[in-house]
Amino acid sequence: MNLKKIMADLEAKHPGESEYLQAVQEVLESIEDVYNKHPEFEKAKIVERLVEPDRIFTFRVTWVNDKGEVCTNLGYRVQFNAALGAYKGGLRFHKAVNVSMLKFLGFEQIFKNSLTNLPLGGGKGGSDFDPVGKSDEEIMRFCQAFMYELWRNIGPDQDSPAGDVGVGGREIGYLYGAYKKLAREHSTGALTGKSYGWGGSLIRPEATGFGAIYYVERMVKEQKDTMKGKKIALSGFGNVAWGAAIKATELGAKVVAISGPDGVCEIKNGITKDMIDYMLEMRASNRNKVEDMATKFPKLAKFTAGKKAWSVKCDIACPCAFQNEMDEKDAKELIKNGVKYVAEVSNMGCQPKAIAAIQKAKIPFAPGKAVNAGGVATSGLEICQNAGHINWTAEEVDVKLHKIMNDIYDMCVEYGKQKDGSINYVKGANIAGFMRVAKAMLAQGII
Ligand code: 2IT
Repeated sequence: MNLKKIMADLEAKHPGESEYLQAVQEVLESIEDVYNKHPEFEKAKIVERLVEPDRIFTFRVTWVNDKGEVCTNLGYRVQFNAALGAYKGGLRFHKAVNVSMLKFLGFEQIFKNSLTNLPLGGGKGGSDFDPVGKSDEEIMRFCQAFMYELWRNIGPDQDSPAGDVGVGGREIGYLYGAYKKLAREHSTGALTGKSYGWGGSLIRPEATGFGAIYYVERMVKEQKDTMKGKKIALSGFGNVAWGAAIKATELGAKVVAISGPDGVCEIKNGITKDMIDYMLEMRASNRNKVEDMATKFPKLAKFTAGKKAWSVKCDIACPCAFQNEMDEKDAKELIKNGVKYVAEVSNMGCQPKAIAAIQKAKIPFAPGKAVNAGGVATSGLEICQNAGHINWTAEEVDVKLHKIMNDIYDMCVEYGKQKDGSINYVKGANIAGFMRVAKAMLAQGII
């Protein structure tokens, strides 16, 4: 593989798609050595094929707001790679959504889904619709208008979207209702993250956060250390941070920070159950303000405007919000404050220079595509239950999720073990995820 040439060609072909190019660069750098040991990959031009999505749908979404005004947004679905199964990946509703963002997310999703060892291809979609400040009715009308276009291109054996930033259980409900009406069939596996009772899986809401903490627990154990009493800083306060806060607290760690676009809440004595429950209300309010936690619990949480979670002293840092949310300066501040582990829970949550600084300081660092794979893995388990017309208990799902996360961790160690005995989790995740996809592409011929 000629990495420089591949990247130069991609930059020329897709100018300005910075997140997508960043994600591709990171994966290709990691797999280069292994790839070059497989001339059959080079012959079949696996990398050149893998970096381009199979197809991208772009569509207009027109809806009416509460004032009766006609609004138009853009909708997208990137069907990236189906070597391992039907396309699978979330929908993101956020004002900054564009093709570059969804291509980066779709590209990451291929390897993440591969790591779960389930039959899931990679895809992603969403819209530049901004849920902040929208009413429930506006959200419903937008979801319906989005589905007018998307419904033909999804289905349990074709492409199965789920939630992501700005899309949770409520949105999936409205999307599924519209899908069912248009498709005239109850194909529950066409969307995951549904509510329990009409096709949803228990533990799916918690799964990304639970899975992340299961992975972090293994990283901690690897160093002969314990989760007990560890201070954890989480960024964001959405579904992912919520699940992580529950599991971290259950394992005896203390969540000492959550954050939002407006600033950070420091929680000196660790987050309480009432505060964790309140995170759900904060998300449902569509206000997008973490300050609301300090207003509700003034004795327990201290809000500082304009600061990130990484300004709070912690042992474990877990970005749970958005791509590139941790920069080099943040990483250096964490290192100075004695951070012992950094695990990305958001997709590509750390900038390359932040990762380099953390790795240089010999602090274990794990990438989002491994750490957050429990979410999509449990979506895969939801599809299994839908196909079999059955519901598993919370315990049954949790046991399977835990096993999948342990297997992912073991694969990252197997492929990421370095000569000096340290573990490069980034390399491990990228190589392990890539190998399964590459072998499937090879076996399926030049298509
Ligand atoms: O980034 C992700 O893996 C997700 N947003 C979940 C995708 C899914 O299909 O459950």
